[in-house]
Amino acid sequence: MNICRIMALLMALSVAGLVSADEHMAVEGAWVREAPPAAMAMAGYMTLHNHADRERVLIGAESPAFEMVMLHRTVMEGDISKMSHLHMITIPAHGTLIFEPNSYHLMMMRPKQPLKAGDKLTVTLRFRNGDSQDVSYEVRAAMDAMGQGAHHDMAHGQSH
Ligand SMILES: [Cu+2]
Repeated sequence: MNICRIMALLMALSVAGLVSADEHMAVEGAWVREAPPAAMAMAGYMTLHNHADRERVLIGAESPAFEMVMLHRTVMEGDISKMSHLHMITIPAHGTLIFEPNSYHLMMMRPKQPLKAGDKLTVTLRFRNGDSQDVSYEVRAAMDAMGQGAHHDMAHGQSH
C-alpha cells in the first residue's frame, strides 16, 4: 500500500512538473557582465522563449545578490545611446525576447557583495499574472561577454 502511495505521489509530481514546464519561460544563456568591484550596477542578459499560447508580461525582477534589479532598454538616438527604465515588457505567445548588449538588459543595482567571473546568482523574474520564475545567472568577464554577444548575433542571423 505504501509503495502504491509513493508511486501515485511520484506520478502526481511529474504531471505537476510538466504543467509548470509549459507555463514557464525557457531561459537560455543567462549571464551578468563582470564589473569593477566599485561598480554601482551590473548588466544582465538572457534569452526568453515563451512557449505558451498566451502572451506573458514581465513586470520586474529581483535578486538577493543586489539591492534592486530594473528592466532597462538601451536605444540609440542618433549617435547617443540612452537607457530607459521599462515598467513592463510583453513577450508574445510563442515569442522570444532577447536581452543583450545595446538592447534590453536587467540593470542590477548595488551588488551586496563583490561579484567576479564564475560567480553564480539567482534572479527572480516577476510576471503580471502573479507568476514568478527563478533564473540562474553566471558572472562572466567583459571579454568573454563580448565574445558571447558576437557568437549570439551570428547564430541568430543564421537561424532567422
Ligand atoms: Cu541599464
